Parts: sequence; structure tokens; C-alpha cells
Amino acid sequence: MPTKPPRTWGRSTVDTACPLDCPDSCSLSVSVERGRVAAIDGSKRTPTTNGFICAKVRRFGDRVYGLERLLYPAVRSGRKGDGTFRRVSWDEALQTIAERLEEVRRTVGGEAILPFCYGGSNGLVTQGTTDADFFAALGSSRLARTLCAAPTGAAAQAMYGKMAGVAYEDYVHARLIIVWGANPSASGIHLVPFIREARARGAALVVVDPRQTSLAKLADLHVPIRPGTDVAVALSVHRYLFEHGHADSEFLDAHARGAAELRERARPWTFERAGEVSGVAPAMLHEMAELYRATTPAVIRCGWGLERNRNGGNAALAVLALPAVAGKFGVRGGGYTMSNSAAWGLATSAWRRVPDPDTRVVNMNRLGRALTELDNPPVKCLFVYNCNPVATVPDQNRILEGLAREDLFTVVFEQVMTDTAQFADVLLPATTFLETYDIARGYGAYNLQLVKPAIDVAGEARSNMEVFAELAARLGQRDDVEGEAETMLRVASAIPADVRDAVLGDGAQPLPPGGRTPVQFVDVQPRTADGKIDLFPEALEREAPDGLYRFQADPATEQFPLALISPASEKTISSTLGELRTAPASLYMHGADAAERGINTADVVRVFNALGEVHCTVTVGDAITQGTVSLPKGLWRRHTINGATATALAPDGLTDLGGGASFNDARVQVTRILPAALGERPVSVWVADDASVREP
Ligand SMILES: Nc1nc2c(c(=O)[nH]1)N[C@H]1C(S)=C(S)[C@@H](COP(=O)(O)OP(=O)(O)OC[C@H]3O[C@@H](n4cnc5c(=O)[nH]c(N)nc54)[C@H](O)[C@@H]3O)O[C@H]1N2
Ligand SMILES: Nc1nc2c(c(=O)[nH]1)N[C@H]1C(S)=C(S)[C@@H](COP(=O)(O)OP(=O)(O)OC[C@H]3O[C@@H](n4cnc5c(=O)[nH]c(N)nc54)[C@H](O)[C@@H]3O)O[C@H]1N2
Ligand code: SF4
Ligand SMILES: [Mo]
Repeated sequence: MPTKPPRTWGRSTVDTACPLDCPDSCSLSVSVERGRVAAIDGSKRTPTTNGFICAKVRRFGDRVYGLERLLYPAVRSGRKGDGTFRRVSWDEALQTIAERLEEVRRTVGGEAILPFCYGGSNGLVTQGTTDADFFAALGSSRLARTLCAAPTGAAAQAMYGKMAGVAYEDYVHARLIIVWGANPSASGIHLVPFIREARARGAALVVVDPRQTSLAKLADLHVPIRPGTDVAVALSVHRYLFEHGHADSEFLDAHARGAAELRERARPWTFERAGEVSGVAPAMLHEMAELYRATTPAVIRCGWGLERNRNGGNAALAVLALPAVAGKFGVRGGGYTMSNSAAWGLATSAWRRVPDPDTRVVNMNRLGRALTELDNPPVKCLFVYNCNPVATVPDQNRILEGLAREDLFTVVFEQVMTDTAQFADVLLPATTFLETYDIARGYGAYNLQLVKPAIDVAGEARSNMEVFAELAARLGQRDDVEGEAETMLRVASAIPADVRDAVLGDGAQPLPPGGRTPVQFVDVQPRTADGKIDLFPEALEREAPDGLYRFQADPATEQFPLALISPASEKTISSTLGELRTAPASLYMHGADAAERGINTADVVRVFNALGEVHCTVTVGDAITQGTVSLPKGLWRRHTINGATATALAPDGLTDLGGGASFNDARVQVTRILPAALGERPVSVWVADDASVREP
């Protein structure tokens, strides 16, 4: 009788890293069997990963080999948006694109071409390299890549020159941790064990969030803020520090500019006034301020939840200024963590061709308007890659209207059949990070690692570098655009020499910048022009509609009184992996808001405003602030009853600083849909059973 081969027969393990748009950038151990993924797990090569990863990426093989994976180039064969395609060769697909781009450039002008990219794989090589060079050479419109981190980025840049932040590992040294507008239990899970350890050692935990997240449940103080009011709350803490003699004037004199102006703008924000605006009891604001004053080391984890509204930039400034005013720097476990993407000092501009500064800039948060209203010239060709705008960009209905335009030529370069891919005229299949090279850089954890192909390429998928280099060749740009190997080398050469070998070799991971986890104002200093903290950046004062540290009123109306937020869920990374989400979407709503509307858990509701409407089920609970409702970000159209998601309700207004997205300025009304209105549809199918629903 033949004996069975051992289960490990033909298996090998590849050490690689996760480049998805997640702060943690885990080190991975991928088991491969006959060229295919057998298992994906965390490795211990980076101390923050420590051998575990999220459930989503453990399942990434289901995306690689799933039914929705794009395997071949294709061209549209049906009506716009109906998702029917005919397979073609790479040669035909690329030739069609090259000819169309050239024709548009010649007859209408380069600016009629709009490249559209964002989070995709977040590695250093798959965007901003060959692609950027290619579009710069074409003279296409330039994309303001502002979908995320634009206001927090503007604030952190102007105030601190994006100084490196407190490392996850150093949270154990804190005596007080404030998690402000972040939900690491879903969006950066490797911070959580360090917070738990700090708590076990006696640290206090404060969470500022409209939802009662799992960390908020653990917290000593949960500050249940109304979305968009962080600037008022943070200024009330500043006021307390300044007006009661608790500001660290010695530190401010030595290391900061603009403290007097900040003090002036904070002056009106008594706890009572901030309480009125934010819905938080003034006594609780006082308690938070006093706890922060009295406790050292104290660290603030500033997230991105506070930036996605009209006050997002000023909110980030006011929160990031707290450790300066309170004198919390200079000790391990004290200071702040925002994005650490700039910490390695990679000169990204070093590998980019500079586009003509006179070419038009299109803010990506206004894609719908760009496609339907922009003139002189209108957008004639949209080239989408590393992005799924139908699911992730504000004002979904206007985007759908634009994509349906018969005279628009749309290329979508994707891994799977997304809601955006359905609208392609030419569809190109992209490799995943398991099939190509990249360099992954954490923006929370201090990880910088090589991403390596672990498996055979699925079907005929190609990498971004290959495709843009090939298009460049067809358009006669060969002198301008490098090929894949050169691009990889060019990016690698921007990595600081002292860590390059560690990154590119198979050996140890590099130590964080500075050689150890940095203590702010000991190992790392602000990278502003004069090395000081700028608490009142003049350039931003001119940019913000009402000036710095000003509060713009809530956009709620009598007609649309509820604030709809759409934070990260543990099921997807933005919309990536949404094809594997089987649970339908459910709106989370506070019991009092539900009772007022005669709504109960599992009812079907209509969530609507002037921009659109979403039909889905509802989950009623008390883990959200009254007046706020929540849907997950990154849903696909299939996850709701009527094919609209939270972005259909998100206005395309820009944040006060940085031109960012204002998803959480959506103001809505919610009503129950009577079963009769749903016709024959079996409502039971839509009753969610999903952890992300149990936790709003
Ligand atoms: N599993 C998973 N991980 C992810 C992602 C994902 O989609 N899924 N996305 C990745 C990306 S692209 C990013 S940018 C990060 C984002 O990660 P986070 O910084 O965690 O950002 P959000 O999930 O948008 O919101 C965080 C929290 O802010 C709260 N919030 C909403 N509005 C406000 C407000 O006005 N003020 C305050 N104080 N809180 C508010 C929300 O309720 C939420 O709990 O996560 C990354 N990691
Ligand atoms: N309602 C709501 N929407 C939001 C937010 C919110 O708070 N609320 N937050 C937003 C945030 S924080 C972000 S960062 C954005 C992200 O929005 P997007 O940039 O749209 O990010 P993803 O949804 O991850 O989509 C990226 C796509 O790129 C594809 N891709 C991955 N790697 C490659 C590659 O190598 N080549 C090519 N060609 N394609 C690739 C993936 O398959 C995926 O479909 O979403 C925003 N959307
Ligand atoms: S998505 Fe985040 S937590 Fe999951 S494997 Fe990637 S880096 Fe790690
Ligand atoms: Mo993001």
C-alpha cells in the first residue's frame, strides 16, 4: 500500500511582511505548498508583531485564490457598470490604454487624464514610483492624495515636523494612556497588549470616542464625545493648564513658539462651554484635565477618527499640543504617537519625478464633482489603481453618476472585482503582496521590511511597476521611466544606509530610528525649521477657514439630526477584503434614539440625507453616544439592501486643514422601513451576526 506523504511534504516557509494600510506592518511567516499559500501567520521577527496577526490577513489566501480574483486583462462588453467583460491579451489591453491616453492628451490635453490611487498595498514601491513618473511625463492632472491623514498630517508636520512618536513597546512605561479618536482593537491590534500590560502595572486609561469601544469599556474614563468636537474638548484642557498655572512654562520657553496665541484661543473654552458643544459633562472634562496634569509619564495615542470632520485639522493641533503645554515630553512612556511614517526619514521625493507644478490639482475627496462638473478640460480618462473609490470616497452617488458617463474612459487596475472595477472600460489584474516585491513601512510600529514574493503569480496578474513601465515604453517615455528592478533599487537606495542591509537582507530587523525606541525630546527632536515646536503655525492660520483653534458649528439640522460615523472594522482594511465579508451591514444606534423612532434591533431602516440613502438592518445598544449612529467603513455595495454604503451619505466638504475628507460630518435621519415596503425580499437574510455589529 502506498504511504501518504507527510503533511509537511513540499512545504516551505517564506519570511515576508504585510504592506496593507495598517499601522502595524507585521512580519509574516507564509507557508507555501507547491507554489500556493497553505497558511499565513505572524512571525517573531519584529517584536511588535510577536508571532500574531489579525484574522483578516490570516485569510488573505482566500483573496488570492477567490472567485473574485482578477486573473486576466479584460475589456467591457456590456453597459457601463454592469460588470460584464471579455478577456483580452495583455498586449491588446495595454495597447488600447496607450492609444486612448495618447489621443486624449493630444486632442484635449494631459490634464484630461486623472490618475486615481490611494491606500492599496501601502508599500513604498507599489505607488509613487513608476506610476508617478509615468503620469508626470504624460502631464496628467495631479491628484491631491487627501482621503486620509491629510489634516492630522498637516498638523503634525507644522507643529513638530512629524517628529517620531512613542513606540508601542514604550506604552508599558506610561502611568496614563489617553487613546484619542483611535480604536486599536480593530485598527492596529499590536498596540493593545502593551496597553493591557501598562494597565496591569497600574496605568490609568482614558478613551475619547463617541463609541464605547472595547478599550473604552476597560477604561478608567470614557469621554463619550460628539463627533467633530475634539478641538473644543482639547482646548478646555489647555485652558485649565494655562489659567491655573499648570502649563510648563520653562519647557515652552525653551522648546516652543506660539504658546501665547494658543493660550489666547483656548481662553473662551471653559469646561462648561466645551461640555455644551461636545455633550460631555463638564465634571468629566475637569477630571480628564486634572488626571493629565497630575500623571507622568502620560502618553496620548492620537488616531485618525478625530480628523474626519470639518474641525479635523484643528482637533489634531489641539490634541498634539497637549504634551508640550503640560510638559509631558522627555521621559520614556511620555509624549504622543501620531503617524510614524516619517520617522525613518526616507526621502521619498528622492525617487520621484517632479510633475510640472502648473498642472491642475484635483482633490481626490471630490472625485464625484471632478467627473461630473470639472471643465477646462473635463476628465476624459480616469486611471484607478490601489484604490476602490466607489466604496471609499465621499459622495458615492455622484461618483457613480460620473463613472456611468459614456464619454469617460476608465481603466481599473485591481486584484479583485470591486465595486469600482465593475465600471471599467479596461480591467487589468494586479498582483498581491504575496506575489511581488515591495518594502513595507509601519506607520504605528517601527517596522521596515522587505516584502517578497512567496507564491506563484495567479493567472496573468502583473505588478504596478511592470504595468506602468510597459505603458511608458508604449508611449515612448522610456527615457523617463525605469523598469521594475531599477525602481526597487532606487527605492532601496533612499533607505538610510545604517539600516538598509537589515531591511533588504534576511537577517534581523532594523532598530527604530535612533537605534532604540525613541524618547521624544531625548532621542528625537522636532524637525521644524528651527527645531522648536510651533504651537501656532502661521501658514495654517491662513489656511483654516476661521483661523487656528476655532470651532466650526455642527452641521446637524432638524431634518438630519444624527451624526453618522463610519470607523474601521476588523473585517476589512478600508474596503480591502470586503469580498470575504459575508455579514450584511448593520447600523448601530443608541437605545434612546431608536425608541424615539420606534425602531428595534433587526428592523430594516432607511438612513438618509440630501445626498443619498442606505437601507440596512439596525442594532440597538448603549455602546454609542446618543445622537450618533455608526456604520462600518469600507463596506461593499452588496452589504446593504439597496447597494449604497456610508460614503453615499458622506459630504464632500473638506476639512479645515489639509483638504481632507469629512466622512464623519454626515448628518442623517433614520426611519424604520415597514416590511411591506421591502416586497418579497426575505428580511431574515439581512439580520446581521457579526462581531463588528455587537461592538458598534
Ligand atoms: N482592521 C482594520 N484596520 C485598519 C483599517 C481598517 O479599515 N480595518 N484602516 C487603516 C487605516 S486606512 C487607518 S487611517 C487607520 C484608522 O484607525 P483609527 O485611528 O482607529 O481611525 P477610525 O477607525 O477612523 O476611528 C477611530 C475611532 O474614532 C472614533 N471617532 C469617530 N469620530 C470621532 C471624533 O470626531 N472624535 C473622536 N475623538 N473620535 C471619533 C470612532 O468611533 C473610532 O472608534 O486604521 C488602519 N487599520
Ligand atoms: N465611510 C468611510 N469611508 C472611508 C473612511 C471612513 O472613515 N469612512 N476612511 C478612509 C480611509 S482611512 C482610507 S485610508 C481610504 C482608503 O481607501 P482606498 O484607497 O480605496 O483603499 P482600499 O479600500 O483598501 O482599496 C485599495 C484597493 O487597491 C487594490 N490594490 C492593493 N494592492 C494593489 C497593487 O499592488 N496594485 C493595484 N493596482 N491595486 C492594488 C486592492 O485590491 C483594493 O481594492 O478609505 C477611506 N474611506
Ligand atoms: S493588516 Fe495589520 S494587523 Fe493584519 S497582518 Fe497586516 S499589519 Fe498585521
Ligand atoms: Mo486611512
